[in-house]
Amino acid sequence: MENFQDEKQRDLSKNISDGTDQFLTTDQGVKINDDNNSLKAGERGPSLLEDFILREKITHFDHERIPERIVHARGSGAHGYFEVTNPIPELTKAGFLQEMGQKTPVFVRFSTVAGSKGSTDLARDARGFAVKFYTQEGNYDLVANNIPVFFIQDAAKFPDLIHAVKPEPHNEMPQAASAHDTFWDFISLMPESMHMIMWVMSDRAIPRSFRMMEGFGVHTFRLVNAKNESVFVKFHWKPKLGTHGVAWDEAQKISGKNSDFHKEDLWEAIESGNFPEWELGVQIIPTEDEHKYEFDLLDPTKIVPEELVPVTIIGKMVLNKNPENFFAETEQIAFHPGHIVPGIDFTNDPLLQGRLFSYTDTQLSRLGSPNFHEIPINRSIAPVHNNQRDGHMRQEINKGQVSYHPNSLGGGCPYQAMIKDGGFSSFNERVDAHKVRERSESFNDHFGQAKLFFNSQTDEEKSHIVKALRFELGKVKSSAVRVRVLGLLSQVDKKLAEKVAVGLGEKVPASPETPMNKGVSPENEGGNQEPTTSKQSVKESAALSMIKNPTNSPTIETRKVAVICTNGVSEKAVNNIKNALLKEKAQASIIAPNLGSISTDTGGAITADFSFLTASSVLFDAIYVPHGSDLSEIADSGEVQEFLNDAYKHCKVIGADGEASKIVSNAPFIAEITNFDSGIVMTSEIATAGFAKEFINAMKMHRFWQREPNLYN
Ligand code: HDE
Repeated sequence: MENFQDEKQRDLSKNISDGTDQFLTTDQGVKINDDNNSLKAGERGPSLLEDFILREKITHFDHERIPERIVHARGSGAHGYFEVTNPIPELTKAGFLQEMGQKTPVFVRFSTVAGSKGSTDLARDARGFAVKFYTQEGNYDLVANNIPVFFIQDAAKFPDLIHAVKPEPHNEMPQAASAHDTFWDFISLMPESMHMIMWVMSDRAIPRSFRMMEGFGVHTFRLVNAKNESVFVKFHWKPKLGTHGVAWDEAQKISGKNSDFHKEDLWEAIESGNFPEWELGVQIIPTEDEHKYEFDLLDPTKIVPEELVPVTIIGKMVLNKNPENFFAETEQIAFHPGHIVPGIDFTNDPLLQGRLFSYTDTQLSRLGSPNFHEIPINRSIAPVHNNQRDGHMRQEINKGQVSYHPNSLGGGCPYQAMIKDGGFSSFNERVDAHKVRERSESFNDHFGQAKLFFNSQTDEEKSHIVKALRFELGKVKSSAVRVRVLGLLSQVDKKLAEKVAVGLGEKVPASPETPMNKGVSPENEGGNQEPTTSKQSVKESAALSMIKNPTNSPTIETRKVAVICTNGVSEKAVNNIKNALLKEKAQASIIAPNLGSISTDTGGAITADFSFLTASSVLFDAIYVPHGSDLSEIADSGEVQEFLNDAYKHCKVIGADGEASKIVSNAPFIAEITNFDSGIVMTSEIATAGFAKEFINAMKMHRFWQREPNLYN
């Protein structure tokens, strides 16, 4: 079909309702004459039951809410398309991956995991990265996370994990936070979680933006080609803007200043035409290599290091349209790892197998009916015909006498598709085994890749992990839990455990406590579940570090700079930086003591975008004080000091030129700094191109983490 990329928008347009220039009506289409007053017996009398307009309005309101998702409740969504840049027909028969330039509409929902729908975007947490591809062969969902591994190996532990991380049941605290006793109690008894713990304690768990996150399918899946040959595959999304995080102190402050920080960032980027983009990569593992590695491909607590199997880019995804309506689209979308198309298949990963049950099941209580596939955002573009019938809120009007198969009365329709006609057939993997409630010994290495992750981090990143663990465990009241976690950490890296222990005022136990000796389920009679550490064939992997990440290109596209201005500011200086930033597709916002206009040195006027009351350093990537801005005019309030102080503390670029450079250098805490790094860009000259260039080059470094004391040294 021509321009298939827009097919989902055409499909959705059937349901879009626009009240512009229309009369207000009841749900039954009756025009309403008075929407302000209920019907009463006399103007001061009681309301009348017969007021169908009032009853309808209130009844609908009373039932507006649906249950939020049990996990991933808080989300942000967007429409876009996926484009093939490197077709792989030799590996998969999936129709949407066959031709160069082929485009498929998508809807993406990003989410935090633990928090409620109204919680903050900046919680320390994994992020969901779920993509629905509306392909011509039916919907394909890649329900991914921004972290490539998971806490647990078996779906049986998922309810326990989520119960442990959610607010504690007796007092419903804390919200959207893993820093509490029940979470760490569970973790301390689950050595298999150690690899994921390293990731969630890293800055991956506090992204700068959804647009600056990687995505991972986590499980190993299968690709199947037209000859019914299969390979194993791991899916990766690589963001065009690089993978970046914020500082933990910053994250906490953002949560107070703007808890919709990521939601707003995504929305604004799309509204302003800065369409977020990711490449889709695959790691292909031939079937014969299934047992080649020191880890099991079916174990979701393991990655396949890129050094062993490189990532091949096969396409790109661009998000170019915000939803029309949050509830109708972002809230009602229903993802499911079991929504696959011919050419893609599952593996026996026991976590994935459990997910295959959970996702439809949860929609039944969340969306209330087995007809959730008919909701516009969930509706397939490929035709849907079957003998599923009825149920709450059924939309489709199925014609005819028959609703069963096989039938003769309906001419055998709808009929089954042959494989050559695109009929789905599961990969015919041979399975010959005893039925057992056991875990494979090949899943026992709980520390090898946790070590690999930790060893792959830069010193600054290691320090952030120490700090995150001190924070998280510092909020844990039970000393026994803290010590048990220290025991597990010591299996990952002794020094890490010791550094964390210092912050907690605890001692690392000489030998790890219970879980090491007993494994996941000590009572289990079958299988050896003693945790081990396999020798890793890869010792370090740059792809695991956000700072060393080879895919991070130096760009400041869409980054935000706060330009602090007062009356008398140099117009030339402001325009110099604004124009230079614009060329790099970055943005400058004018922050002033008050909203309204500021007079410039040339008698002109500049409009303030924010006042100090409505802006904060944590909402920007860098700060610039132009020549002519007289901070002493506003210094009393402490707000400017806080602005600069936070920018410095969060390792951001601070720039000032002309007279402003003297004022900033003399600011109390900056004056104390003995060694300016290249993130502090000061010059006594005014508005030079060289200054703008230096400022921008510094911003391309993202952050100057070396400013912080290193807790791992
Ligand atoms: Fe999910 N997960 N999950 N999950 N998951 C849900 O489905 C579940 C897991 C992921 O934006 C729920 O529709 C089980 C891994 C995302 O709507 C639920 C297990 C990964 C989203 C569910 C896992 C994910 C969900 C809640 C372990 C990364 C949000 C609402 C066996 C690959 C999708 C819903 C959206 C949502 C179950 C583990 C990703 C309850 C049982 C691993 C991105 O069905």
